[in-house]
Amino acid sequence: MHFEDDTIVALATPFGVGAISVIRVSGEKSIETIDKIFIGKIKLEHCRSHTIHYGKILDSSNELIDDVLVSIFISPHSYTGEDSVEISSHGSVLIVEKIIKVIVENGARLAEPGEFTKRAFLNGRIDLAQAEAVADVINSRNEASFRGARNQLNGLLSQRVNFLRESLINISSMIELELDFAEEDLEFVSLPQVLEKLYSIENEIDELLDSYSFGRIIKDGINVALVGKPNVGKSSLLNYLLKEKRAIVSEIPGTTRDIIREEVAINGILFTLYDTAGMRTTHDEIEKEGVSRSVETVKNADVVVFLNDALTGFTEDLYQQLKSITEEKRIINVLNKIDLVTDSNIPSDVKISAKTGEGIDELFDKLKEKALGTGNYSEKTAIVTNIRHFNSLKKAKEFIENARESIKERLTGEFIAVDLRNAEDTLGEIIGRVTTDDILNNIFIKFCIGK
Ligand SMILES: Nc1nc2c(ncn2[C@@H]2O[C@H](COP(=O)(O)OP(=O)(O)OP(=O)(O)O)[C@@H](O)[C@H]2O)c(=O)[nH]1
Ligand SMILES: [Mg+2]
Repeated sequence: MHFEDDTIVALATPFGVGAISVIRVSGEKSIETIDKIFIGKIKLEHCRSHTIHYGKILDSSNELIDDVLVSIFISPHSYTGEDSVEISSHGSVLIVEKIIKVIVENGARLAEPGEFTKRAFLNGRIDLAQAEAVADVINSRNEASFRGARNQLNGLLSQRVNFLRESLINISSMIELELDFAEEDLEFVSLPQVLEKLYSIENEIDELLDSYSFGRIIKDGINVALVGKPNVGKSSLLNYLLKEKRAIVSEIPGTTRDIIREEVAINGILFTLYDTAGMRTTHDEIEKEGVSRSVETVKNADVVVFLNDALTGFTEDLYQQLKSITEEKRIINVLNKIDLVTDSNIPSDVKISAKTGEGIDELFDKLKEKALGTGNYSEKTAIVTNIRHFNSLKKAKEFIENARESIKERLTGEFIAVDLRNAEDTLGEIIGRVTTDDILNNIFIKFCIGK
């Protein structure tokens, strides 16, 4: 791991016109660099950390660019852990470009995507899982994903992973100690005890792995496909859920040809709804394409809302077809148009009317239940929301299983120790105790510049 110590600069607010723009500068020479172009009451180098100063920024020919406010953060008390300066200017694209240009002329370089956060990580301000959560917090668009990301930024997952890693280190050091003294026949560890400890660590890893399906959904939302025969009311249901006439509804079967995708947040959870072309055998080329797109949508959906018409009955053939392209547990059988019948014994999980709204709340409960499962997660539980963390946990679990096997087969301590060390390293990757340039680059390239 190498520490970069040059001074970097980037716009931290969105590019465009606004009330103000904030330009961020970080690195050992950041205060010195800004002092060269900033005319205020006193030199910034004499200012205390966490103070704000009014003044003017001049370009290289001493022309005024803008009057600004400059905030000073002195190492280690800054986001990156380095000396940092934030310049708030008027929110103009031209002004921002000019200010960044003159800062670069005075020795800074343009920051790479995520470089400020990368430095925060490299300087030990936050661990890797927290750095990743910074991007998630920024990108979260609904309450649930925000809470999940906040939970990770607060370090809940890191603490849990750290704890597991330390437990493994304790076990492997005991085993290694035993190896050192093998000739003297000392018994530092009882193998049944080690097995028991490994089991309990594995169980904890399983809990974290289980939380991923929930974590992924709170982060990305729930993909819901509305499917059924033509005319059962898929588009009507979509419109009802969105509270707008988004899709064309008509009594003519085969109205919807293309997939209509819309997002709606309900009780803080993001649902992405896909209205599809009614599934039937057709010779119409356009409708045929629509039907094959419906099949694709079903394959990618977390939940499939299978609609049937209370007047025309349950379409068993389509149900069989759906079961062949998605798991049965993802399907909710919904009977629509119950306003048109007095009583119905057609099989269904929920009965609704896309016209009157009857049964829609119940449908939401079912949707949430299907997608989120019955796991008991709260804001205080560590939740895995990131595929990288999920994969590392899975790998760590495999190493622990290998170690347990080695113990059972009475292999020598070396075998056990190697697997345990590997498991420790794999857990270490999550929080960044163990990293490679590849891992880091992969993570930070996804950030925006200025973050
Ligand atoms: N009474 C009543 N009519 C409904 C209900 N839902 C839909 N309809 C009517 O059923 C007809 C078909 O509705 P759509 O929403 O277009 O059906 P669809 O499933 O999208 O049909 P395609 O796009 O052709 O596959 C329209 O005339 C709707 O007004 C309902 O709950 N009650
Ligand atoms: Mg339709």
